[in-house]
Amino acid sequence: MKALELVLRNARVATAADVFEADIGIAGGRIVQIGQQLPAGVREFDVAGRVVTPGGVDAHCHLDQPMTPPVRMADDFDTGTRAAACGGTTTVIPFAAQEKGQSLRAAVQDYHQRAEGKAHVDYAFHLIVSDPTPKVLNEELPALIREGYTSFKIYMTYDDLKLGDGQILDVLAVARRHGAMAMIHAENADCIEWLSKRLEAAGRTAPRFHAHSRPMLVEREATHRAIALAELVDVPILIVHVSGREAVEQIRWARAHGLSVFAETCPQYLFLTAEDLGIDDSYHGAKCVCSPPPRDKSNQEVIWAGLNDGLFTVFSSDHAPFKYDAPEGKKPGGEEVAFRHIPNGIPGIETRLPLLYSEGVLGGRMTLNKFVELTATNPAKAYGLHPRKGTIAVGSDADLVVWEEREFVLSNSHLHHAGDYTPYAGQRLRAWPALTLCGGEVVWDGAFHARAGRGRFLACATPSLLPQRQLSN
Ligand code: DUC
Ligand code: ZN
Ligand code: ZN
Repeated sequence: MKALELVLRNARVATAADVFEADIGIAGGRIVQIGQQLPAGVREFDVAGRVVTPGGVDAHCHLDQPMTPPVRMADDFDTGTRAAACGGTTTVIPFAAQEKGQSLRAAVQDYHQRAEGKAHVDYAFHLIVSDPTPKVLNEELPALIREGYTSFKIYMTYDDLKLGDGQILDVLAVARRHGAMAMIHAENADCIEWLSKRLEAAGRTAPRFHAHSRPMLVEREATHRAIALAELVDVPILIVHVSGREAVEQIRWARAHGLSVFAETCPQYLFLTAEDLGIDDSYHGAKCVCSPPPRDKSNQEVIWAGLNDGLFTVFSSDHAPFKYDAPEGKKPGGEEVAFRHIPNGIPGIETRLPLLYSEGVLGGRMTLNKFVELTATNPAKAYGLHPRKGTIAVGSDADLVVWEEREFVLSNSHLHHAGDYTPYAGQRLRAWPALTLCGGEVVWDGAFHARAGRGRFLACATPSLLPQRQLSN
């Protein structure tokens, strides 16, 4: 047998199913042995009983996604995947977004160019379908699914992205026929528009009114409608960035009726509230403007409960980074604008795992197995990357995180994204990755080891969470 290139000795290995003591042997970028007293490797790390988890799979993040000028995302594939690696995430799935009038194929080609030679961790693409023409539905989407783009996002809000109900049905029918995972952003666009106009007419334009323009009712209604549309087509869906109780209730109702509805939530719904958008009219609240907006403490508890009891399948960042103090960011053109013109989104790709590990695992709110399931194993299964990604097993990529328990108060200076703030500044963290391996290479050990282009594009298989019956129809 070939010599092991790297051995992690004395690991406390955590998977979605088990926690056990073992050495992990790595060769050719993969895990080749797991066991006691493995033979010597060319290189060795004694991790001295520290917890080792699979590298995180961030299945919802936006990197260098085209925006209407002057607005531009703060992170591209270089800085975004750098931040991911430093925070323990070794696979990212951002979105190749179709502009209305654009071919889906052109959107994918453009997005490959944006990633080419820049990524430090592996990446796959979801699609965003904003213009489901007959050519997209009948030719482009089926062909792209076959080529490894096996998930796509449908928006029920945002003028430049949203689909009407009939269009959603058409796109869901393609997901059913070709075995793709349909992700849905569920907020009622007309309600948001109506509320926004009224708020604006009353002079209520400060960032905090973003939350008033998108109350939970608009998310609840759209979640229910998305579930009904999926029921009509008889296809599983995954509701992204669920923010609180009313949407959770809709998903529980769907499950109780035997419907296959998966759900995702994000750190902002555990660690932020609407008060972070401002308790007065200060513009600093723009730093936490994202959609759906964060809710309140009682809704945070509903989300914690859903993470533990299986309501949520995946925990993603929804990293959508815009600088705060910048004309291409939260102050478009250099102005403090009305809430409805503030770019939606917050950074979080690097803090997703440390926040959940600190508050969830070390705070006694969830098991280590649950942490791994939500942050790595399930996202890999939901999007056709398992078992290559998302687990610690012989044959899987050697994407691993060694955790160090240490307390500190987070500030933006700790982070490696290109943004000028983190919405989680001041949060007390209790752990951070001591070591991140991607394909057996050290990318983070307290210092970042850059090799732009080391991250490879991953073609996704049919998601293993989808029912097999779909494949024969
Ligand atoms: N909401 C989204 O739907 N996407 C990106 C950022 C956000 O806040
Ligand atoms: Zn969304
Ligand atoms: Zn998003």
